[in-house]
Amino acid sequence: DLLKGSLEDAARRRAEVPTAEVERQALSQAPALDAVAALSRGEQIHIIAEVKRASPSRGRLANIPDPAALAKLYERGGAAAISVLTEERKFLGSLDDLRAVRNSVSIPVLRKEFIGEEYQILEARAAGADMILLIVASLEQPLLERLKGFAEELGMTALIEAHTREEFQRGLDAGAKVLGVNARDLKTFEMHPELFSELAPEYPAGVVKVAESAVLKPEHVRRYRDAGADAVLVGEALVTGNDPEATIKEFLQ
Ligand code: IGP
Repeated sequence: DLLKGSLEDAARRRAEVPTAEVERQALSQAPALDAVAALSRGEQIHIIAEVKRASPSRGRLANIPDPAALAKLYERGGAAAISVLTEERKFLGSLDDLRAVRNSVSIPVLRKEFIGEEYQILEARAAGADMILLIVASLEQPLLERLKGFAEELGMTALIEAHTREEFQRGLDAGAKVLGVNARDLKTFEMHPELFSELAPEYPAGVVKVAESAVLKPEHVRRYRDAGADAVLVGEALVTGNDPEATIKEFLQ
């Protein structure tokens, strides 16, 4: 599965760069940006714009020779944060992409990866990430809580992702500050665009509400906004369109 592959890739990198060295790099970074503030402030909905070359469900989406340039367009369009896929096998991402994006924008950056151990979180911080993804479905509760706590010790924010009501509750039990509902079930690839609106009323006050996937048109953003989303995470629509800056502006109208 995807987590297993990501952990194998992390083990390969660890053989090159030991934990102590990545930790030193992580601790020498400028402090992480406050993603909770960036995603919850103001009246309008926020967009987390994703740098995504490919996916297991959709195959190759875009070439993206210059992720930093794309991220700049996202920022200019008004994105509140940038998500960068770093998973190498199916999403064709890398930590190099994350570093390049970090150095080109001044808004929070999310490492989109299948994370299952602390080393990957240190790598994220060492590359300048402000947020990490934790997928409830692939983590036992104690591990989920441990990894969230570890990210927070480094000053980062965890985007905790759920695909079911049960996972959503586990995210809350873990103390999620930013909780995403992914319309795409990562196991079956089935789309459940109505799941966010079903769960939206169950968010406690103060927890940032993120709707993930299935945003292709402005009306999809509006639907999530009307259901109460603070932020939507958009990948495919931005990387496959020909004017990402204009698309984000249109989505924010
Ligand atoms: C973006 P879309 O349908 O706009 O391309 O989806 C994002 O939600 C999706 O890439 C995603 C994802 C993930 C990818 C959500 N959760 C976990 C990898 C791992």
